[in-house]
Amino acid sequence: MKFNTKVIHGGQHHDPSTGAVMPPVYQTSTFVQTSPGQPLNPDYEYSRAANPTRSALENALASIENGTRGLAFSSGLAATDCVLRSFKAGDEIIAMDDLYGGTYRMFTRIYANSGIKFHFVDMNDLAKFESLINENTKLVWVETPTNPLMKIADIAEIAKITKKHKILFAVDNTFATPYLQKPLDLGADIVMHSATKYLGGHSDVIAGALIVKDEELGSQLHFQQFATGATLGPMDSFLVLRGIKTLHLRVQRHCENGTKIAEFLLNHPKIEKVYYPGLPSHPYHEVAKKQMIGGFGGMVTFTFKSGKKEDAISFLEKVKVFTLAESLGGVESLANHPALMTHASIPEDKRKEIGITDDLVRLSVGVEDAEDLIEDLKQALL
Ligand code: P1T
Repeated sequence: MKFNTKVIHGGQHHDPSTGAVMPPVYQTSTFVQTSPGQPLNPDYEYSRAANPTRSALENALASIENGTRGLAFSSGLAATDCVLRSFKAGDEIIAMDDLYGGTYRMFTRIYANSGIKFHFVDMNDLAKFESLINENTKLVWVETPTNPLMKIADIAEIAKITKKHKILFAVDNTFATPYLQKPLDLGADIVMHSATKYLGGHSDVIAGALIVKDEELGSQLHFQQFATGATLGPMDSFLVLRGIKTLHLRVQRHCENGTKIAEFLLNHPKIEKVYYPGLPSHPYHEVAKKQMIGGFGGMVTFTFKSGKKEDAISFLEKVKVFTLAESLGGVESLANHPALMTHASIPEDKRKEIGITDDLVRLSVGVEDAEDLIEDLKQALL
């Protein structure tokens, strides 16, 4: 099955009891047993362990990421937390130096406190990355493209190193989506999503996902999820599944509009830097071209020539078609100030060190008419 068919049919079947074409929202916490320990349907006894609407979503997730098992969580961070729970004090984790602020906060303020050691490194320096590996290293965690600086990590090259050292390799595929990038095919062990974003696609649900190829790893992660409980409810599972059915159409338009906006900003006299992996001037454009098939997504980040925070704030107060809000990946365009909003949990010195400056603005370019979006940017930049 090709991807555009998978988003609609992958892992799906009509509801066995009614023939319903769309999976019903099985809004139930529990399932009848005919005798103690004998559920009527052996697959379902309690919705924390499994629920048919969530199973429909999890099967779709496995299908579109070319995995064998998908797991749906109550948020993206709950999915990340499920992976991190496997490690103990003394273990070491190497992570990309640019990450969503909430992921960085979890790593440095929750798991570092329980004795796990984190190293943050730009994974484009493969030699430096490999030099950090020792016998305690258990996990490598990357976002690519990264949030918000749109850095690219070469998944296939990193996977060669993690395989050599027998370390788990997880990729947060939120920005790229499986339409553009398939980390499991490139050698990663775990794909993570904030399904709140492009998978859901309509800014109406908070959800997360993990997908793996290895069945044993899938069972371990399911055990963690079941034992700790951050599962996705049936209604939210339905919404994400419905979103996935148009993922291919939406992401195509996100890519077209993202490219137009990036080019517009690149030529604007008030703009200093534009971070978009589709631009030939992007430092990792060639890697992005190799591993992102069919486009570069809808996320565009930029800074002002003046370098002034006030210019970024004034721009964000003036946008009208773009909405000033956290999050990304919905059909509507959003604008965000990482330093004051999504990445405020990263200490100021660390933000400055990696390039999240006070004049940095991040756009989630939606699927509206590109001309209206450009007109909006023009008036907001006056
Ligand atoms: O918000 P939640 O569904 O828990 O997902 C966390 C998360 C994980 N990974 C990436 C790359 C993300 O962008 C996010 C959430 N990000 C935002 C809310 C934001 O505006 O960047």
